[in-house]
Amino acid sequence: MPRTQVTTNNLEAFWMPFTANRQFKQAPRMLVAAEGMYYRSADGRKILDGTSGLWCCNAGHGRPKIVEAIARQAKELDYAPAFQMGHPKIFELAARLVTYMPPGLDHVFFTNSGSESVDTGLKIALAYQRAIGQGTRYRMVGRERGYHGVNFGGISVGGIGANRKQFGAGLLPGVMHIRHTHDAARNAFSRGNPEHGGVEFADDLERLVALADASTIAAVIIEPVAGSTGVLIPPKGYLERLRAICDKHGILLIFDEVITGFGRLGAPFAVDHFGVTPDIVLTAKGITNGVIPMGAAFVKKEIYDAFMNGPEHMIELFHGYTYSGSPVAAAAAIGTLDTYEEEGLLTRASELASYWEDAIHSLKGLPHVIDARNCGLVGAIELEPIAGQPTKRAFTAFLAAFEKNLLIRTTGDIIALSPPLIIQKSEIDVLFETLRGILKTLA
Ligand code: PXG
Repeated sequence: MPRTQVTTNNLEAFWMPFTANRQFKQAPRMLVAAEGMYYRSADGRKILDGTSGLWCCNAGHGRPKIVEAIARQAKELDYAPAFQMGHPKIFELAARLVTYMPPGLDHVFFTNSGSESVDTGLKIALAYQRAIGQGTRYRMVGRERGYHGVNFGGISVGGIGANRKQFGAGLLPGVMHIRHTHDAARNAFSRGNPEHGGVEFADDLERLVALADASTIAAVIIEPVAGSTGVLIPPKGYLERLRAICDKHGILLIFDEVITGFGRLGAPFAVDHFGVTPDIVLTAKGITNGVIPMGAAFVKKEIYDAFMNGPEHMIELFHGYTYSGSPVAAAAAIGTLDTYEEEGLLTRASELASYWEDAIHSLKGLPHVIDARNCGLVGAIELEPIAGQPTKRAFTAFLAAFEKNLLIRTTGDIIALSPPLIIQKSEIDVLFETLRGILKTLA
């Protein structure tokens, strides 16, 4: 007999992540099943998924190829040691994944999450600079309003004050931040990439170079489109300019594509969508459709090659996780890629992008709506905060949406939307009609 009967009424033991625990436990919002575009709530309602879970279930839910691949793999080979041993599926997956990257970005290191991909990317950047005789380059440059997960490297380069301030001095030394790219005064209600500020915002990196000297800077890490802080789309010319400045100063450029990867913008990766190639690309989430934890850091050949010297029996990179490229995650990722490919999902957002854009911008003029932005199948609606009560208006909209069978995300007073890439136009209509109804009545 179990010592305590655990029921869904016993909510105390679980300390929930990034959640208002006390508020949640008073009025829990439980999801109990999912299929296609919909969740099912504990009270039996069908909830339209406007967020792909947490920006990860790009092919929607309950996809048979993924479920079957996981079950088969767990039976055949449940786990294989990740260090000094291998198994066929992970080599197959790596070889297949690099074909999505621009030529030269042709090696991949596996992790279990976006946060681990970020720390992996930062560590590889540092170790690479050292390996090529640039050991004075110890600084990382992040960006204000950047989100790079929650590990120490990630919060250090991250640009969200609230995610850093509880952790005091435990951040990486020497990190600097360039300014974020959001310019509501000039760019509000931009459709796609905003017109203004691309070169100017990227040139902020020159300011840091002048201050700290390029010889101390190892890498710059940015999200091509900032997701968590409210879908901030890069102004025209921004990424190209950043690439040029990094090249000029020998600084590695890292794209954190944990959200933008795997079709979100309408191309397989932001790298393709924007036509700018960084030195390292970080991914997670959509790599397994969110079903099994996995992440991956892609690196350029020159970076990999810089480690491949010294005695052959020696480990080249002192980094890795017990579950780096585990068999079940590899199988899930292969099932995911099969699903994406068979259904053309990695480019489907480009077909829906203009419909989506019109739908988002149709909310302009509703009460409290001060901005709307979009790119591929991602978008944000920014609300005027209630004076003295920031975040409350958007959170009220989130609760109202859930009541009305729609799952959205909010960050600050911004509603963020990123539905599965299988969404139909009729479901886009329902999503925005629901939101319109809520925004019309929101205090
Ligand atoms: N980088 C980026 C760009 C992310 O968006 C991470 C790293 C960290 O990934 P993991 O797998 O360690 O969580 C993320 C995660 C939200 C939200 O609603 C966003 C994320 C996670 C949870 C919620 O904005 N992004």
